[in-house]
This record gives sequence, structure tokens and C-alpha cells, in this order.
Amino acid sequence: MAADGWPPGTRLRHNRAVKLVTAIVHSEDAGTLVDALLEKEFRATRLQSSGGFLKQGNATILVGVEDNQVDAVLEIVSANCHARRQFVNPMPPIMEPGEFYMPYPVEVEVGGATVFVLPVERFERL
Ligand code: 2BA
Repeated sequence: MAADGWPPGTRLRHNRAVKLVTAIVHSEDAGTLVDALLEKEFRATRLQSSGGFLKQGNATILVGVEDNQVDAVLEIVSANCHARRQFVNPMPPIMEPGEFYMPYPVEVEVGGATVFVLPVERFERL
């Protein structure tokens, strides 16, 4: 509960510095993450997204919070998002006739979360 009686995230006041926490997470972690945020009364938006490299679905979670709540949000993200090892099939090279290419999958580590904390110039609920 905030000092003024409002739970965190319930109400962003217009005269406070606001940040947008943007977390790109594994699809399998997104549901639990949103639930954990809501449990602490942070409002969140889940967007379906996909990574440019793996071209697989992931989730982008947006959380608008006051400056002093950013660390609490990051702790929740960190506690609910886990790194995974995934395999990707590299693009085959351009081949000359008669050349032979044996594709084999390459292992990469994805996540737990890729997080950007952005300053918000203005926040309104209209
Ligand atoms: P993807 O682009 O599908 O990347 C998945 C994982 O593949 C990355 O995990 C990284 O381990 C590897 N990877 C990405 N690009 C690579 C490259 N050029 N060479 C070798 N390995 C590469 P994470 O770094 O944990 O990123 C997870 C997802 O977060 C990314 O999915 C992407 O959707 C997002 N992301 C990561 N960095 C970003 C950035 N700077 N800007 C925007 N989105 C980003």
C-alpha cells in the first residue's frame, strides 16, 4: 500500500514521474508473470510478439508505474521469467551446383526477460 493509501499501480498520479516497463518474455512465463503483477496490484498489458532471430512467439508485457515502483516490478519479472535453451536451424548458405550442406541446429539461450525501462512524457486516462 502506498503512503497515500493507494495500492501500487492502481492509480498513477498525473504529477509524478512515470515509467513504462517493457518486458519481452517467453510465452510460457507470460501468464504467471501477469498474475504475479496483478497480485501485487500492478496493472499490466500483454501483447503477442515474436523474436526477430528465432521467429518464434514470445510475449511483451507493458507495465506503467511510478519511478519508485520500477524496482518492485523488475523483481517480479526476475522471479517469474526463466532462461531456456532453444535450438534454431540456421539459414542454409547459397550453394553452388554439386555442393552439399548438412544443416544442424544451433543452441541459443533465451531470456529470462529482456527489459526496457522508458520514461513516459505524459500519462492520461481519458
Ligand atoms: P529473438 O530475436 O528470437 O532471439 C532469441 C535469442 O536468440 C536471444 O535471446 C539470443 O540468445 C539469441 N540471439 C538473438 N539474436 C542473435 C544473433 N544475432 N546472433 C546469435 N544469437 C542471437 P534473448 O537475448 O534473451 O532475447 C529474447 C527476445 O527478446 C528476442 O527474441 C527478441 O524478441 C527480444 N530482444 C532481445 N534483444 C532485443 C533488443 N535489443 N531490442 C528488441 N528486442 C530484443
